[in-house]
Amino acid sequence: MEGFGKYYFKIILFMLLILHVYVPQTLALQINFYSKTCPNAETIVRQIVQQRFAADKSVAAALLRMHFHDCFVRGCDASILIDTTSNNQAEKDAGANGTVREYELIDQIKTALERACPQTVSCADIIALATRDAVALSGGTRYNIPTGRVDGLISRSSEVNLPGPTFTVAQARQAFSNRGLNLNDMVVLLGAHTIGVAHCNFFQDRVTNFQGTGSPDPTMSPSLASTLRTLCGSNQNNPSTFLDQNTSFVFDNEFYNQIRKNRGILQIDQELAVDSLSSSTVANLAANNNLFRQSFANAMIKMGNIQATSGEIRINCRRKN
Ligand code: HEM
Ligand SMILES: *[C@@H]1O[C@H](CO)[C@@H](O)[C@H](O)[C@H]1NC(C)=O
Ligand SMILES: CC(=O)N[C@H]1CO[C@H](CO)[C@@H](O)[C@@H]1O
Repeated sequence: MEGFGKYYFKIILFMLLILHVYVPQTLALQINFYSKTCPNAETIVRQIVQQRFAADKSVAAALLRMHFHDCFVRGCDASILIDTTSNNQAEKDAGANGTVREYELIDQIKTALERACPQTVSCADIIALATRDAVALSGGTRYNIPTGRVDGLISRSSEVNLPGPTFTVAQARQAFSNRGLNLNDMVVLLGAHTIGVAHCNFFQDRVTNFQGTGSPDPTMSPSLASTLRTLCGSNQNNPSTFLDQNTSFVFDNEFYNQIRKNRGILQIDQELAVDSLSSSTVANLAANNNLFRQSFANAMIKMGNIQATSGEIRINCRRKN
């Protein structure tokens, strides 16, 4: 019996070695991963993002959302960039996708990087680096983002399973914890809604007929609800409004102050300020911009670590090699 136990012990030890030593060594991301293979990679990304930002500040919000959607489906593996083909409907064509944009910017960066260092820098790292630069340009903290991600081989719209804007805090928390992110990470990451917009289809019910009550959402400021009713009732096609109604292009903690004033646009945003699971974290972040900036950088590094298990360095970000 004793020898038998020893045998199992060895097998378990071997499995632990595989899990804890072998896998992380092959996949661990590192700061300046490209310092030898493509020393200018991060500079090239930054310059192109800077140019684009100078022309249109909204690029920052677009990249942040792209990074989030990428990391939450199959890990941060650029699966969101793959184009649909005749025999595969890709992630970008899933319902939640609709308004993810700036795919052309990623193409532009990829073209420049392929010229400098062919088939070296992954599309997944381009998204992570470009997002980091865009946050800094908008006033957020510039953080060192580890690189060395690989590009995934699979992108299926049927696998897109993102948290929705009508989720409760508890439901959203579950969606984040499924990806290794805790409640605090979630509250901090939703601070990304300090920049960017939401279209009426994502919040219209809150300003007209909330959950079938025939009245607006009682947690929304009546004056904001009235403004948004006018906006969404206009004859434009699915108009949009800023997620942070005050400092809409500045990457700061004002989003948390807005939701504390009942001026959240999405239901999940407003719930963060109201729900006892998150309200005290929201209060702390609302009171301290430095706390938010540092926490956001840390949470982005953590989200950026949601990894794909295998992949390649794509030559064209829109299709596997
Ligand atoms: C429970 C989690 C989340 C939900 C339900 C959610 C939902 C949404 C929705 C519905 C929109 C509006 C899209 C549109 O109308 O075009 C939006 C926009 C946005 N989201 Fe989130 N989001 C979540 C978490 C995050 C996270 C973690 C990030 C990044 C770290 C993020 C970044 C953004 C940005 C920057 C925008 C503005 C996009 C633009 O202006 O183009 N979101 N989000
Ligand atoms: C807008 O934000 C600034 C701080 O950036 C704050 O002082 C001001 O009270 C806010 N205004 C509103 C209407 O929320
Ligand atoms: C812009 C875009 O690609 N939108 C697509 C999002 O996904 C839905 C559902 O699959 C498509 O109908 C849209 O065309």
